[in-house]
Amino acid sequence: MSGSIKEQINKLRQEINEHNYRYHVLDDPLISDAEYDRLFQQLKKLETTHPEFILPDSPTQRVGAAPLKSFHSVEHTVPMLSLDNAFTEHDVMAFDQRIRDKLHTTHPIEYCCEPKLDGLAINLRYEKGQLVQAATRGDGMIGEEVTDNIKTIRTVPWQLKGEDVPDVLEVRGEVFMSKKSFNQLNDDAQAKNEKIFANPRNAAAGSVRQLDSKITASRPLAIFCYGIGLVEGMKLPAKHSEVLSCLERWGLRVNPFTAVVEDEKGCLLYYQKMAAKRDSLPYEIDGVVYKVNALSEQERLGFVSRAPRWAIAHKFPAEEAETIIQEVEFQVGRTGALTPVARLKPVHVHGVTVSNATLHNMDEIHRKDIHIGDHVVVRRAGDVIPEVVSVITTKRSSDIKKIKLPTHCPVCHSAIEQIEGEAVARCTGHLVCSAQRKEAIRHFASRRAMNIEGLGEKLVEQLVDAKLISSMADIYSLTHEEAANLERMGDKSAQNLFDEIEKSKTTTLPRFLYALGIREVGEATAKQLAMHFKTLEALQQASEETLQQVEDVGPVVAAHIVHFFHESHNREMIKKLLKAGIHWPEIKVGYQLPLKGKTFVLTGTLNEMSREEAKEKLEKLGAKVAGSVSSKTSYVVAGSDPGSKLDKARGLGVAVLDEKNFLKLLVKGC
Ligand code: 5U1
Repeated sequence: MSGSIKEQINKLRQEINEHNYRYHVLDDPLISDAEYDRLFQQLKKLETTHPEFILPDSPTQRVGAAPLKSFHSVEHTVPMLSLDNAFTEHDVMAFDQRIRDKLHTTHPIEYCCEPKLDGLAINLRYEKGQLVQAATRGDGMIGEEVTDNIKTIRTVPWQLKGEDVPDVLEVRGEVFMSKKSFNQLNDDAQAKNEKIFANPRNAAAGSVRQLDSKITASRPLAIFCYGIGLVEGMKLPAKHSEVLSCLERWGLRVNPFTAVVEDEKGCLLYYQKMAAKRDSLPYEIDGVVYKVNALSEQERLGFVSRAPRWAIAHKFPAEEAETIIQEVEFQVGRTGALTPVARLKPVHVHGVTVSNATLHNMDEIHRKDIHIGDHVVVRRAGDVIPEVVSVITTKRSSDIKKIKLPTHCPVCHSAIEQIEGEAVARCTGHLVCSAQRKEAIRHFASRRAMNIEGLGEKLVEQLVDAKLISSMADIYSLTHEEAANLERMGDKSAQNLFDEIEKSKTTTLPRFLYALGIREVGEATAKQLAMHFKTLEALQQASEETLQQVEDVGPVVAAHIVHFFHESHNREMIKKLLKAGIHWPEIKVGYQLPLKGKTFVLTGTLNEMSREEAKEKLEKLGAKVAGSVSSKTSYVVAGSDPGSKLDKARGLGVAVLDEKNFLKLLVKGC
C-alpha cells in the first residue's frame, strides 16, 4: 500500500464504510466476508500502531464508548409524537372519514402504509450529514441521550451519503431486535444464568438503555427509519413516500414493505397482506401504520394532543394475554417424548379461547421459573401451539406448587428416562405405550406421510381404544364392518376411509420412510436417504458409517436409523406393510437432480441457515447459485432485509421466494 499512513487509514475507512453500507443497508455486498475482515483488520492494525490517527468516527470504533453514570436528558426540538390506534376496519373507515371531513373533500385520500415495528422509537440528529446525537422518545418532549449506544448499531450510518444531504436532519425510526437474535440472546443468557427478556421489544429497549455501550454493541440491534422530525437547509418533497426515498438515498434504512395505496380500501388490503406475512417476518410487528401521503395535507390536518390527525396505527389482535396455570400435565408423543402442558384458566388470545399451552420441557420450566398457580403471559402466534412466555412474579402468591417430572409414564406407567444432556424426558414403553402407538399411527397416516385422509387424531384414538388396530400395519387389515360399527362412522364414511387406505398403498419411498417415524428422520432427510440408497433394502442394510455419507445425516441420526431397522418388531411391521400392498416407483440410478437447470440468487438474511448453507443445499439439488439477478434467474430467495436484488427481480418479473417457501422447496426439491 502506498501513500502516508494517514492517507492509507483514510482510504481504508472510506472503503470499509462503503462496504458497511452495501452490506447492512443495501444488502448488496461487493466483497466476501473474508475480504471485509481483511480490510478491517488492516485498518485496526494501522490504528493500533498509529493511535494518533484514530478518529471517533472510524468504523473500528463501533464497539461502544466508556460507560456512563447516567443518561443525559434531551429536549426534543420537535416533539416525538405517538400514534392513535385503530383496532377494527370500522375504526380505519372512521379515520379516513375524519380526514376527508377535515380536508373538505369527497375524493379518495392517498396513504403511505408501513409495518409498525415493535421496538424502541429513536430520534437521530444529523448535522452536515454527521450523526451528532441519538435520543429515545421518553415522554415525547424529553428523552434520554443514547448516542454512543445507537452508534454501535451497524444499520445506523454515522455519515449520510449524497450531495443533497440537508444541513440539519432529525430522523425518526424504530430500533428493534430480530426474532432470531432475540432467541439467541435469551439462549446465551440462560446458559450464563442471566436475565431473560420477555420479548424482542424489551430486549431492544433494554439493550439501548445500557449505560455501558459495549454491552449495546454486543447486542444484535437494527433500525428502520420512518420519518423526519426536523429538516433545515432543504425543501422536502411533496409526499411522505418521497421523503422515505430520500432517507434511503442518504443511506438510512427504510422498511422494504412500505407501500403507497390509493384510498382507505387499499389500507385494509395492505393490513391483510401484512397480517398474512407477519409470522414469516424475521422481526416482530404489532400492526401497520397509515399516513396521509401528501405533506401539504398532513400540515392542514395537524395534531390532537400528542398524536397527528394524519396517521393511525392499525393494530393486529393481541397475541399475548395474561392468565393462571391451574395444572400441569405431561403428554406423550410418538417417540415417547414427554411434553409438559399447562392447563390454563381459559383466556381469549388473538380471537381464540386458549386453555392449554405448551411448556416445552423441564429445562424451559426451570428457565422461566414456572409453577402451578402462577400468573403467566401466554402467547399464540399464527398456527403455532400457544406457549407460556413468562411468569408475572409480582403477582405470585404463596401457595404455588412446583412442577415435577413424573417418574412413570402417565399413559402406560413404564419408567421415564432422561438421558444426560438431552432436554427431553421419554417414556421407555415404546409400542407397549398406547400414547406412542396412537401418535405413531397418526403420524403414519398424516398428509405429508401416507396421506390417509380422514384417519386423524380422533379416529386413531377410537380405533386403538377399541383394540381394532395396534400398529400402522393393522390399518391395512381393518375390515369395513369394524370401521362402520365405530361411533359417528356410517357406511359412507367407512367406505371413504377404505378408499383412502387403498389409495395410500401407492406412495413414494421418501414418504414411506418419513411415515415410519424413525427418530430425527424428517421429510428432508427421508428424501436424501431415498435418493442416496434408492431401495429400502439397501437402506435397511446400511451401516452407521455409510449412512453418514448422506447429506443431513450425522452420527445421531445414523444411530437412530440403524437402531430402528435393527428392532425385529419394526422389521416385521415393514414386512406386513409391504405384504398389504404398499409400493412405490423405482428410483432410477441416473435420477436427475430436481433443481437441475435452475439458477438461484440469494439476498437478505435467512433465519434457518447461513447463505453458504443455503447455497450448498441448492447445489446438492442440482441448482446453480449466482451472485446477481438477470432475466435468466429462475428464483430469487429473499430473506429478511433484502437488498436491491429483490427490486431487480421484481423489475424483471423473476419469481421471488420468501424463506418459508424456500424451505418448502428444499424439502420438496421441485
Ligand atoms: N412505521 C412507523 N412507525 N411509526 C411510529 N411509522 C411511524 N410513525 C410514527 C410512530 C410513532 O409517528 C409519526 C406518525 C409521527
